Order: sequence, then C-alpha cells, then structure tokens
Amino acid sequence: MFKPKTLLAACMATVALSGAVAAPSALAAKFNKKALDYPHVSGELLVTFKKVKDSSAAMAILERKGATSAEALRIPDFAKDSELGRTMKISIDGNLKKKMKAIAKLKSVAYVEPNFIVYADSIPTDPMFDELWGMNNTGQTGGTADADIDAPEAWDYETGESSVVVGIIDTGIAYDHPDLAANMWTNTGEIAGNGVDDDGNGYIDDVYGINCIDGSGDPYDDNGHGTHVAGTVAAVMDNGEGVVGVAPGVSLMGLKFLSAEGSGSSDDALECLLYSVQMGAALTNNSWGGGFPSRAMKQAIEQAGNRGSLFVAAAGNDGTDNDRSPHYPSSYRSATILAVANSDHTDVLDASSNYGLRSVDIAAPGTGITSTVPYESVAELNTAGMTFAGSPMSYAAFGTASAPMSDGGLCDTTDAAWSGTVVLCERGEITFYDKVINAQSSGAVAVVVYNNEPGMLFGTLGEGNTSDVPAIGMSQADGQELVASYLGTEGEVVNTFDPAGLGYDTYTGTSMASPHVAGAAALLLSYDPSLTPMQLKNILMSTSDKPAAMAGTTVSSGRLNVYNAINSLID
Ligand SMILES: [Ca+2]
Ligand SMILES: [Ca+2]
Ligand SMILES: [Ca+2]
Ligand SMILES: [Ca+2]
Repeated sequence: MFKPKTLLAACMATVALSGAVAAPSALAAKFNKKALDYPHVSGELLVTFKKVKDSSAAMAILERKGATSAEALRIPDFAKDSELGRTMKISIDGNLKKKMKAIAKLKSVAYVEPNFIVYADSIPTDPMFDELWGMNNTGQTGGTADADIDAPEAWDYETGESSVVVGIIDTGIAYDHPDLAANMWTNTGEIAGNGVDDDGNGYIDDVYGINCIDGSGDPYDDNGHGTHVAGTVAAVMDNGEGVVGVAPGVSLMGLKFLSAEGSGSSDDALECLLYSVQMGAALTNNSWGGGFPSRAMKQAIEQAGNRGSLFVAAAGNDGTDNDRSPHYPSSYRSATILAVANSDHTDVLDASSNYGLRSVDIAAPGTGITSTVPYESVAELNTAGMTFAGSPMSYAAFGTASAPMSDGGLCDTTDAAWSGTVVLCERGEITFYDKVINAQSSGAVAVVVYNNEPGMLFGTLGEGNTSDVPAIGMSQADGQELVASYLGTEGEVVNTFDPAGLGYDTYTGTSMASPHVAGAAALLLSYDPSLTPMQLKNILMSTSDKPAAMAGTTVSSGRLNVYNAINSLID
C-alpha cells in the first residue's frame, strides 16, 4: 500500500471554518521560523487553509509557491470537520524557511508548519533482573520497599476487561509474543489475510491495528520499544510466561508510526491517534515526543479528547523542566493529556526524567523496567548448576564459551595465566574495552566484568570497538562470589542475541513510566466505563502517593498508586 499523491482530496473541497481553538502562543502565529530548528521531514510542510472552496485553485496557489504535490491528511470522517480537514501535507522544493514564509503570507492560509519528526522517549539499557519492582517493590533491586504502584492489591478488585482497548502509538507491537497475543485487540470487521479492506475503513487486513508509515494493516514492531510499552500496559497474567501488565485483562491496539530507528512524523502520529478513536480505543499511550509544537497534532488530540479518548504521554528524558522548555505532545495544554514523569525504585524522579510543576501531571515507575520485546537477548554465566545473571557488554562478540574461571583483578595488563580461561575482571581504572582486550590478548575464551559498587554493571566497549570473545557485565556481589568460591571451576559465559526471538528486556525512560499510568487508567475504565478523561486524570493524580522527594516536581507531586485509584471508586 502507498498513500496516493493526489493533489487535493475530494473531502477538502468545501468545509466550513470550525470554531477557533485556544492554542499555546507558539501555535498562534501563522508560522514560526524557530520550528525549522527542530527535526522535520525534509521537503515537506503541513499547510492549513482558512477555508477550502475550490481545491484546484488552492493547489494552483501552492504550485506557484513551489509545491510539487499535496495530499489530504489521512484521517477519519469525524475529524474532517475540524481544521485537520483543511490541512494538507505538501512536498516542496527549495529553501523550506523561505517557502514557509511565502505560504504563510497567503491570505487563504491559516497556518504552516514543518512535518515534525518525533522520537521514542526511552533510554534502552540492557537486560536486568526480571523483577517488576514498579508493580510490587520488596527491595529486590536494592530500592525502597513499597516504592511501587501497589498493583497486586489493585488486582484483588480489577484486572481489566477486554472491552477496554488501549491504543499503543509507537513502533508497533509484536502481536505474536506469547505474553501479549491473547490480549491483542482484534478488528472483528476485518477478515485477516484476504487482501481486502472488509470493513471499508481504508486499511487492508487491519486485524491488530495499522502501520501509519506505509498505510498498511500490519503494525508489527521492528524496533522493540512499542512491544515493551505494550507489555507494561497489558502483558498476560498467570500464563506461566514472562511478565504481567498493570491491566492484564484489557486489549492492546497496535498503532505503528515510529520506524525501526524509533522516529516518526506528525502526519503519521495523528493518523494513528484518530484511527484508534475511530476503532474504539478508550485511551492511547504516547511514549514519544519532540521539542516543537505541531498545530496539526494538537488539533488531533483535541479531536480525540472530544470523543472521550485520554491521551497518556511521556514527559521526555532530557532531565529538564517542561514548564521552561516544553516537550510535545506531553506539554500541549489540553484537558485530556496526562503527562508522566519517570520515578525509580527509591521513589525519586530519575535524573533523566523531565518534570514540571505546571506541565507534568504525575510520576510512575520507569527506571529499569522489564517487559516484552520482539527479540531474545541472553547474558549470563552458568557454573556448578547455577546461573548468575549478567548484562550484554555492548559491541562485544556474541556467543557462548566455557572454560575454568580465573581472577583477572583489574585486568589492567596481560597475563599468560589467563590463557584458555574465563577471566573475571573488576571494574575500575581502565576502560571496559581495555580490560576485555587485555584478557582476549592473553588467550581468554570469555570475559566477565563485574561492578565495583552495588548493582548490575551495564557496560559498553564503545561504538566502533568490538571483541573476538564474548563479554558480559555482572553485579559486584556475584562477581565477588565467583572470585571467592569458583576460581578453577568450569564457567559458561552466554552472550547471545536472537533477532527472531520473542523475549524480555529492561528499559529505562518516561516511555516506560507512561504505560504504567495508561494501564492504571484502563483498569479504572474496566471498573467503571463511564469515567471521562478528566475524571480519570483527577482520580489518578489525587490518589497518588506523595513521596517527599517528588514535592513540587509535577502538578500532583505524586507517584501513581493504582490500588488507591481503584479503591477510591469502591464505596
Ligand atoms: Ca506495594
Ligand atoms: Ca479495514
Ligand atoms: Ca481483510
Ligand atoms: Ca505473563
């Protein structure tokens, strides 16, 4: 499927002006030249007309300004009465700033903006313990007991109804993942795989959602981010497999607009959002963003909100104040946006999380979150019938190697005694790369670098480097135990990556915090489907726990507590 590059779609022909919508100051002018300082699709603009009464005349005007093609935004009928129905995506040659300026001068044009590129809001880290501290924190990851959302307590009352559909606007979903498949929304109006748009909604075989990049009905995830987010919302409970989502009984709709590289454009994002509303999603999770506001995107969020759809959005990972330097979409002033910051297992905001007393609503667990992914990564050391958890050393060789273990100390030199062994190196003084290469040059078959402070070591050889032998990171406690008790014992180092596998991984970011909140909202809606987006926001914010360290960081100064939220509905 490809998007037809017609000059003006018929639906653009005659639409009346809709009521003015209050917009932030950056959106009030007809164009803002600063917009081009932010990532955008080259040679593309979104042009909103005041009114369109003659499509060919409008196109002729744009052609005189250098447009080579124009197309209507791909949106459902309900949104076509809004400004979005008078907005076109155009391709244009030449200097974009000059073109924007020239188009903005046209009397018939209400607004012109670049087609912004936005990014997934996560900091992918590496595999960790598969303990979901955010759901139930017993201090198992070295954090603070009960710095969590009290999910098990909430599940006594509600685990989610399949009729509540959560749209995951992201890189897609691996809908065949064993911990997600049973919870995928399915479009009952569509017959799978027959190459026909059975329900006539404009997408062929859109059974689990859509791909807004290529306009197809297949939202399969080629990145991992969206699948991870989906698992936090609604991974299957009690199936003897992997993890569990906050709302393990609700349904997931796949809405892919972020590419394999994790970036996407405004027009595709709003297409995904409006499709989700059209097809019945009650809310969406939006773990992505960028630095400049899009009038078209804000319009789409208003349209979704008017139809009762809550827009849960990650606050961003710049460690900055969104009140001063906004992050969009989370920073649009809209009653139906719930903006989420990222807290860690000691109930403080992660240093990378954005915050904002006026523009970020609530915090939720987002640091070191394990969830579903469309690949399988294993990093571990097996010895004496036990498995010691590891983390992949980025850029190190993949593979499995076995040999007796030797103590490499800091591995700051080479040593012939390490030949034919698995060398255990302590972190410190020289780079991970130098340690691994010293061991490798000495004839090691594999390398383990363990931490010199509590917790797992997440390391990298550095971009452009590599090794010939597998290498993994390990916690200080496990590394010290191996050195103390297992030198000379056979150890098997596993560092493997299977891109075709369906596994689990640990990510950090507001991208991981947002789906905890989206899952909580879905649980509330399962309990009481009549709740409006405003009511959902108020309940989630007012029932949050208030850790001292979060005072003044968000509107609520709180961290999500889904049990408190459900409990507030029970008389
Ligand atoms: Ca708890
Ligand atoms: Ca269809
Ligand atoms: Ca079909
Ligand atoms: Ca599970």
